[in-house]
Amino acid sequence: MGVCVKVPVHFFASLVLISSVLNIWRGSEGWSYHSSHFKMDWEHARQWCRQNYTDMVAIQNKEEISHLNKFLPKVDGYYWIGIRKIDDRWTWVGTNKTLTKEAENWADKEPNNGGNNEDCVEIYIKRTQDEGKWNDESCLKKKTALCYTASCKDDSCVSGQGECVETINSHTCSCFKGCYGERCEHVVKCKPNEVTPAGHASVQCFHPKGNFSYDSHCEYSCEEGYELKGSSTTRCTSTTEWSSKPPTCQLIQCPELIKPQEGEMQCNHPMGRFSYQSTCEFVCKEGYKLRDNRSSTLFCGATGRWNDSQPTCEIVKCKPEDLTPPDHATVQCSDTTDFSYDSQCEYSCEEGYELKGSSTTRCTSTTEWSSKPPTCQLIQCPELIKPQEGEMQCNHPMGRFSYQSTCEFVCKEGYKLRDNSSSTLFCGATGRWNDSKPTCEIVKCKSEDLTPPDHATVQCSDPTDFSYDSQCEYSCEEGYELKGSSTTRCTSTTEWSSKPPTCELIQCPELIKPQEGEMRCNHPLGRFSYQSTCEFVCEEGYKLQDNSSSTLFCGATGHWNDSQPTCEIHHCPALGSPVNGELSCTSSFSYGSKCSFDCVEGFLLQGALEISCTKMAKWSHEPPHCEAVVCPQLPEPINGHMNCSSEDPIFGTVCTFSCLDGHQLISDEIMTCNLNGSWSGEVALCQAHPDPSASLIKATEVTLGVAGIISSSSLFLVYWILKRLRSKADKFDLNSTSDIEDPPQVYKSVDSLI
Ligand SMILES: *[C@@H]1O[C@H](CO)[C@@H](O)[C@H](O)[C@H]1NC(C)=O
Ligand SMILES: *[C@@H]1O[C@H](CO)[C@@H](O)[C@H](O)[C@H]1NC(C)=O
Ligand SMILES: *[C@@H]1O[C@H](CO)[C@@H](O)[C@H](O)[C@H]1NC(C)=O
Ligand SMILES: *[C@@H]1O[C@H](CO)[C@@H](O)[C@H](O)[C@H]1NC(C)=O
Ligand SMILES: *[C@@H]1O[C@H](CO)[C@@H](O)[C@H](O)[C@H]1NC(C)=O
Ligand SMILES: *[C@@H]1O[C@H](CO)[C@@H](O)[C@H](O)[C@H]1NC(C)=O
Ligand SMILES: *[C@@H]1O[C@H](CO)[C@@H](O)[C@H](O)[C@H]1NC(C)=O
Ligand SMILES: *[C@@H]1O[C@H](CO)[C@@H](O)[C@H](O)[C@H]1NC(C)=O
Ligand SMILES: *[C@@H]1O[C@H](CO)[C@@H](O)[C@H](O)[C@H]1NC(C)=O
Ligand SMILES: *[C@@H]1O[C@H](CO)[C@@H](O)[C@H](O)[C@H]1NC(C)=O
Ligand SMILES: CC(=O)N[C@H]1CO[C@H](CO)[C@@H](O)[C@@H]1O
Repeated sequence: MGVCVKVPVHFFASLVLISSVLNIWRGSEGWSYHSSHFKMDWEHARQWCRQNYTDMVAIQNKEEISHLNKFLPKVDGYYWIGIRKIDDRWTWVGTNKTLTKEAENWADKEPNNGGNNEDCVEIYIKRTQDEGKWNDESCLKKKTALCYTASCKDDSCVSGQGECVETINSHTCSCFKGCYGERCEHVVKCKPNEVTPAGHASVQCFHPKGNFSYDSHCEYSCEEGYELKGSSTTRCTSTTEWSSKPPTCQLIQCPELIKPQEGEMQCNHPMGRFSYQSTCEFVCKEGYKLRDNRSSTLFCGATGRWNDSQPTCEIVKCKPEDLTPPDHATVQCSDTTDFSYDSQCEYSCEEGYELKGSSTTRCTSTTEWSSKPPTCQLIQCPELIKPQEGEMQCNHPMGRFSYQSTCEFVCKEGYKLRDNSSSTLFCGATGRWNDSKPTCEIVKCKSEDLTPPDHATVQCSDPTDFSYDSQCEYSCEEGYELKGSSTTRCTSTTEWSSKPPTCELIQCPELIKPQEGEMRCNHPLGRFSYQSTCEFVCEEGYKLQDNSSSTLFCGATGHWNDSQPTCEIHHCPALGSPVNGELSCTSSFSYGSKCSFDCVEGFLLQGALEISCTKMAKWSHEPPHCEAVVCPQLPEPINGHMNCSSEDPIFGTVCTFSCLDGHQLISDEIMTCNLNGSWSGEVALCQAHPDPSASLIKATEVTLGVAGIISSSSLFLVYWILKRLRSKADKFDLNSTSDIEDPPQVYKSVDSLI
């Protein structure tokens, strides 16, 4: 490797250009051209050149062309040069470089590849036309080879500081930059003191071609935290000047930070304001936090950048999903998009639900809501119970005795809801029934509808409340009669079952004056009404019928206390026929009637023959009686028997006598009691008798004979009885009139008698 910098000239062919810039030193032994004396194809021509010289001619410039054109003879078919088409590209075979556009020197209308495979190039030398220009030709054509010999040797130039350049018939040393001299043996120097480093900097130099010589280069570097201003490297140029001035080291600055809007910033600048190693700490105020979880401390690094971007404070947000409202609730927030710090949300329950818990919640600085979501509980109304005297029917659309429950109350017959309370209760959203709990109270009827009519009083079974089913009973004063219903009952309609009755003065049947008397009435209350009294008086000889009272009183029953009196004629006590007698009266024992008496045969009338009925209803005399005609008691005969038809020896008694066996009756066998009270015949005597049986049969016949006598002599008997009655009338004792029950019979018997 050489000392000087190798100039980046790559193409041998472009040495022409280079030589016009650089110094060219011509050697004594320059580049020389040679041509063959015979023709050959291009391959052989190249081979020939390389074996006997350096290579086929390739160098190209106008000087060279004109030089070749000047000294080479014109030959038939011209000369091959070292350009060939390889892979369809015209290539310098010596350097294997492609022909550049600038270096082309084609003849007019060439290359035309006229005969196909014209892949090789000839140069027209001394051609009348296109002199020195190129033409493509088939490589198999035979032409004169044009070769060259180089003049440069290995030590022609100082290695690494210059290159040997062939020139026509000579060579020069083309010095690399920073080198100079005929063989490029010298190197340019720069001043070392011009690379001294400034503060916080250091420098390191490299010297490829000698201390502080051409191409020495130095690298500056700053201490950590400092920034190099200017060029960090400098190089010793060929003009002996350093390519750049020494740089400076500046303290690294980070962009100035600012206090966040909703927070504070606290910085520490150990080296310089917002410079390397400055740290700034950010604190957000309550409810704010650093955006995107940024670090609260920023550090200004050696790169001049903060290790994080400028923090800003953003408001803390709470999670909306933690707000999830419970069933039957809605939530409304003051900040519905961000739910940020200090924003409030308010829960509200659906109508009929009660909020349990906190109704509001607030987003706190910890991103948590201040309180948990509340719950909504169905509003409960107090439980209702069936009224004592009624029924309750409830409907609970949402829950038992809860919001919107309705209960209907029905009181049983005779009861009504107290205080007109509604029959239906509704559980409202306030948890209260829209009315107080109904109770059934007994229906009451109005006491004023009971007002008793005149002369009446009313008595009730419930005199204080007059409640359902209680009864009232009307009663009229004595002497008044109740018309209508005496009882009334309080019905469930609050009406009494019946209207009050009326009390009507009791009427007794109208009385009339008796036919045979007078009537005098007194009506203290009303005509023939209760308490009316009527007095009856009969004419002489008349009396009130059947010992009825002379005064009649109209009682409370509407009846007179006795029947309508009539005056009836005085009746003397009824008279019956006297025992064993007959009675004969002019009328039925009434006032003025006369009665006469008769006794039957065998009896004698004792007392008045005739009596009359007086106005005092008394008989003028005691009625007479009939006394039987009695004969003296007969003694039984000794040694005989007496057999009488009756025990008492009354008129008509027949006594028969018989004597014991062996005795004979001496006198009449039969004795009969006569009307004048004496016995017919003689008193019997029994004498001893020899044949008793004949006398008994005789006695029986005698008795039968007496009975026949009685019937035939009846007329005589009546006369006798009457005679006896008259004589003994005073002795009759009439102690009973009732004895005679059937006077007409008496008349009959009298008629039959007369
Ligand atoms: C010439 O160059 C071509 C491509 O640039 C390459 O393929 C070829 O091998 C080279 N020939 C020689 C002899 O260097
Ligand atoms: C460069 O300098 C050093 C010391 O200053 C010296 O020893 C060395 O010989 C020098 N090299 C050249 C090539 O001048
Ligand atoms: C911020 O930090 C919190 C807790 O450290 C984490 O849960 C959250 O996901 C972070 N947010 C972002 C945007 O990085
Ligand atoms: C930046 O530097 C500070 C201080 O060294 C450190 O606390 C913070 O975590 C850093 N931030 C990042 C994003 O590296
Ligand atoms: C009950 O209702 C009746 C008729 O609607 C009314 O006359 C009476 O004053 C009410 N009573 C009460 C206690 O409200
Ligand atoms: C209570 O509500 C029921 C049902 O809606 C209604 O019939 C009744 O009249 C209400 N009562 C009152 C006092 O408002
Ligand atoms: C008449 O009055 C008397 C005495 O008061 C009584 O014994 C008799 O039965 C009464 N007669 C009639 C028919 O009422
Ligand atoms: C009827 O009443 C009157 C007057 O009070 C009285 O004198 C009379 O005796 C009464 N008659 C009867 C049968 O009670
Ligand atoms: C009395 O006479 C009756 C009838 O003539 C007769 O039947 C009866 O036996 C007689 N009595 C005696 C004691 O003779
Ligand atoms: C009684 O009457 C009877 C006949 O009838 C008669 O013979 C007799 O002499 C009378 N006696 C007296 C004392 O008159
Ligand atoms: C004049 C001369 O020396 N020519 C020679 C060039 O090289 C060939 C071989 O390729 C020889 O045959 C010639 O004699």
